[in-house]
Amino acid sequence: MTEPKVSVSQSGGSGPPEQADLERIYRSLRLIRRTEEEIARIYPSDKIKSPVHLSIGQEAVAVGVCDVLRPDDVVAPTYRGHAAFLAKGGSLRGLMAELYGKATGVAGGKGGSMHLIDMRHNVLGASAVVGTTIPIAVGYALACRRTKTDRVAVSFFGDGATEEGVFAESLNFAALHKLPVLFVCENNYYAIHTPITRRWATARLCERVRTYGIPAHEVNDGNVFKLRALAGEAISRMRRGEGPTFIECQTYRWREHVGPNEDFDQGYRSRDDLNPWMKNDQVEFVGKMLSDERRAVLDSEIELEIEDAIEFAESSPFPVREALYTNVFAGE
Ligand SMILES: Cc1ncc(C[n+]2csc(CCOP(=O)(O)OP(=O)(O)O)c2C)c(N)n1
Ligand SMILES: [Mg+2]
Repeated sequence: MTEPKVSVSQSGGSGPPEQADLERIYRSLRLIRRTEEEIARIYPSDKIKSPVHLSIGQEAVAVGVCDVLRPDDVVAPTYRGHAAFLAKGGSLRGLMAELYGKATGVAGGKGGSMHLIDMRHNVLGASAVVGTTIPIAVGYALACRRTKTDRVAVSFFGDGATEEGVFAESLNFAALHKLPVLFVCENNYYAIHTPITRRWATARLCERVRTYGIPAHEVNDGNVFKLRALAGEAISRMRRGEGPTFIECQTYRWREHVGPNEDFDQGYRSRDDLNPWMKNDQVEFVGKMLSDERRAVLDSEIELEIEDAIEFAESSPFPVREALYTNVFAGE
């Protein structure tokens, strides 16, 4: 287990770890893990009407970054977005109801897991189309600049998204205009079943990004505190008008690309690859920094919150037929 190399404070910078920080970070990591485990448990019942791309194992990326954001900062997650959505404070009830296809879901039950949105908590709408939320985050950063605020935007995306043309266009535009956008690549080494070794001529992603004039950092062990410190520094720079930063977070997807199960029998990767990541599980790592008593209290509060969200989703109505015609655009 890697010890945190950086200290933790509310600013995400220097200073001794504070109990409130540890509890908040643990709470967020554990809430995401347990929510997704419950989604996986319920999934075979067919009550959840949407495909699900789980981020079990990858929670530390969203939590490390979102912990240093202000409520008025925005995040643009991907279709594997439950973690970023919840880490930014998105509604758990609204998420669960959305997965159930209920009218009380964050997208009125019409979007499902891949199209979460919660603008009350500044979570921009996600999309099933790889790479599409990167320029939306950049556009939001441009709006933050033009309205003369010091708000920032965070764009989360996978390693596969860096192969889309729009990734290069977005980096260039953001660097040129020194926009307050933090690019966070969740590098889990795969795009569906294809490993990076079969997709990239070199693995030197940060080096490629630096040619745009964007500072780029790599975190290769998923350590939530390292990520948090780097994100904290990057966000301070952005608020001072010093432009974008890029962080490549290496991480590992524990479940199949889409769906609730493991997939180590599929032949494209092996359980041996997973084992070191499980040993380095950040939920346990941070959990062990708390007393058994505090951890038990937090765990039981989280279970109640998840039970409440499931109950809310189950008891909510499906959208009415007329809702098919709302929030859609049609031209003649
Ligand atoms: C533009 C586009 N091309 C292809 C797909 C099909 N597709 C869905 S997920 C995915 C893999 C993306 O991998 P990555 O960005 O690394 O994200 P991860 O699923 O690993 O989190 C692909 C190719 C798509 N949804 N959109
Ligand atoms: Mg990937």
